[in-house]
Amino acid sequence: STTFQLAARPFAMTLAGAGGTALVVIDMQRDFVEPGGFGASLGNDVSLLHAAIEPIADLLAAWRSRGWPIVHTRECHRPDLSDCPDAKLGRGDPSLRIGESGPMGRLLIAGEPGADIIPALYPQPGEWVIDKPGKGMFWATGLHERLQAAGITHLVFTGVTTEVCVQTSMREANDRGYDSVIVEDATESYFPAYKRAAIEMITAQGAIVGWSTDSATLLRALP
Ligand code: TIU
Repeated sequence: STTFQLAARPFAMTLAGAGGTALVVIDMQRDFVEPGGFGASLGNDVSLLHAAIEPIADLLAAWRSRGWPIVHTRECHRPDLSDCPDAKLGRGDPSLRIGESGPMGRLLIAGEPGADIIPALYPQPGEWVIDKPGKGMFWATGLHERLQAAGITHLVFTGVTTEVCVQTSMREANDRGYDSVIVEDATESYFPAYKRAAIEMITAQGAIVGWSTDSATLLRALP
């Protein structure tokens, strides 16, 4: 099988060509990115996340033109909240809790407008859309088995937020044997300092969790 080299931090890495490297877009949902959703209800300035949209769109175009695998995730729960533990439901002091009704429907509930992916990055037919009840993309999703069945060994991480769902998913991927890279300009956080710290933590100690790069470097490296 083919491979390609990518300039990355803390050192260059080898990725799988020929569809062995999936582009993962974590939770680019209206509930996190647009006003009136879950992210805003937690008191966050959602405009901080908008910088990631164009780099993700560029990577989606590159993956689509090659016919390589694309995985979109959505953090959301069943309408009866049976997959939302009390520990998650009761956490913090949001203006609206998970399952309560806001301007984009019930917060973080599957099928509601707010839980869907923003129009600029909307999935195309054939792309995987994984609904996940946790912060990580492997918990209670069956995704590991699907990736294995498809022969996918390497993951490129984008999306929001860097230190919550992206970092959790990348750590879960690391423990399952995937080599992963986070694209620094294709991920954002409500807390710029946490974004920087998360990327530092991921790449420290000889890529203890994985690598980081930027979208321009990655686009140049694609075969
Ligand atoms: N997708 C994701 O990161 N979910 C969060 O709840 N993130 C926050 O930063 N709150």
